[in-house]
Amino acid sequence: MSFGPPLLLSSLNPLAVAGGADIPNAVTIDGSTLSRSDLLGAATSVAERIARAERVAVLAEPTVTTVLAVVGCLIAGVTVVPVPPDSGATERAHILADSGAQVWLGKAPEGSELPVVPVRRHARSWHSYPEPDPATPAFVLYTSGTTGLPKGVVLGRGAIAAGLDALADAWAWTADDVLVHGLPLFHVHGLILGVLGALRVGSPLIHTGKPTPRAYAAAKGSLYFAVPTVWSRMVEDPEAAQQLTTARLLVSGSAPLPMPVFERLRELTGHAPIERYGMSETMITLSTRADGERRPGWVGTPVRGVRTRLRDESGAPVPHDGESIGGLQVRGPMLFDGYLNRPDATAESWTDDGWFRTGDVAVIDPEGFHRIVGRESVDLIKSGGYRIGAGEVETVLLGHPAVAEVAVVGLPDDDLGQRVVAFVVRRASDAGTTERELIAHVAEQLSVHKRPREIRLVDALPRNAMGKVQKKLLS
Ligand code: MCA
Ligand code: AMP
Repeated sequence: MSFGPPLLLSSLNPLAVAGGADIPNAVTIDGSTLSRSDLLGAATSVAERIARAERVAVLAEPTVTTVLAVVGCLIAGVTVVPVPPDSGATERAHILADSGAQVWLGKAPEGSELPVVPVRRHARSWHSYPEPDPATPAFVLYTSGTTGLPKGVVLGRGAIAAGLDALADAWAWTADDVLVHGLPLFHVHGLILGVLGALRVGSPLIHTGKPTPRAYAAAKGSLYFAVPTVWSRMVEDPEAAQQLTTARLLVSGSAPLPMPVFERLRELTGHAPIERYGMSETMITLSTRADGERRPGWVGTPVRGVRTRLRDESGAPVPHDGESIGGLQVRGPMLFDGYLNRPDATAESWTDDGWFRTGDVAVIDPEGFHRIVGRESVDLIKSGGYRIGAGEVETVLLGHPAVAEVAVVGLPDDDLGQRVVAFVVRRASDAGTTERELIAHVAEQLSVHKRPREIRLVDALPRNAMGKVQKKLLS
């Protein structure tokens, strides 16, 4: 397998720094700006402090500390476990125990027992580390499945390098771009594409803290990344949207971009957005191209190195005729290595002949354009671009003494794509636990975006003759 140039050397481009071609505004985040040489010096000093660790946890707030911690680990060849800063007790304990993270690098959440290694923004080291093997895991990213607690997706350095280079090719992304986004730094989208992509390509990054239309408009970049919820809020603020006219490329992903939002964005900014599709497990495998057709509702063609196919439930091929629907399977150099500690789940997600089952249902037209139709399971919800497992939320709600039965579903939502709704049957003995208390209970245990937006108290859940809840009847 070919991995392209190494992740670190070309991502931090030390030769350019040494040659005097520093980038004064390589990363702007949390109101602070780091030049490329600041970043390299401070991150190398982080590397010196953690070089003997194997896996470290980083509380992934959108700050300079997070960026230095992650880059320091990449320099040293240490695996990073990004932890959502708002993750509740159960989720965080699971991530730490499952990943075996040895320390917190940067900042620790209150009450954590792991030791903390500080990140010093003004420390500098110019020690030179050899490029680690491309097969070394760079990240363990936790992502929800249909049931149980999140699984750790192990992403290797070589996969990340290949994935980023394929996007630079598809989007004609160069050092002349200024990337703007305000996405969380614990997922592929915000962290790997949004921070490491900018560093690898050499385009300055402006992270806006939160992805609000006003902040995006004020940043005046050339390349914008956002999830559909952000684009949908953008078109509700035409004055902000019109500021993006001077941009080069607006990119949408992580969830389906509604066609009216695509069209309105084109009217307001003059740009038809680029749509791309991916997963934590695969990085980005499909995209429309900077120099190609952009078709509302379609996510484009395979990026460099990717192949795709459709299969029906029996594993038989489904024709690529633009109409027939099948399970989407992918292969390519940017795919993950497997789920940490979960050989069962890893084996299940691959076919015998080496294709990854995405769990998404798609059509492919004769020109190779892809449209994502939906997910195979109703138990994976996408809300605001976050992937949320219904089973994980149900388990936490069932742990509340007031709850006898529960079914969690994603209902259509104009702003979020889907919103998390829990149908709850309270115990007969319960003396009036409120919806608000149940929502707060979930927020204490899991990341806050997993909180149900709504709790509907019902007398019974619809079940079939086998006693299985019929979620399709819940609306
Ligand atoms: C939210 N709030 C609530 C509840 N939910 N309050 C009470 N009960 C609830 N159930 C509060 C929030 O805390 C917030 O409060 C306010 O309501 C607004 O919340 P929300 O509508 O969620 O807006 P938001 O907080 O602005 O979030 C929208 C968002 C966010 C910014 C679009 O969802 C987001 O950052 N999404 C990005 C997800 C992402 O990056 N996914 C990538 C994974 P307050 O205002 O006080 O804070 S996918 C991936 O990586 C692959 C590879 C790919 O394809 O990209
Ligand atoms: P995550 O692992 O959080 O990145 O979620 C991956 C899932 O997000 C995919 O399996 C899809 O269901 C969904 N997804 C990502 N990008 C798109 C897109 N452009 N259109 C439709 N669904 C998408």
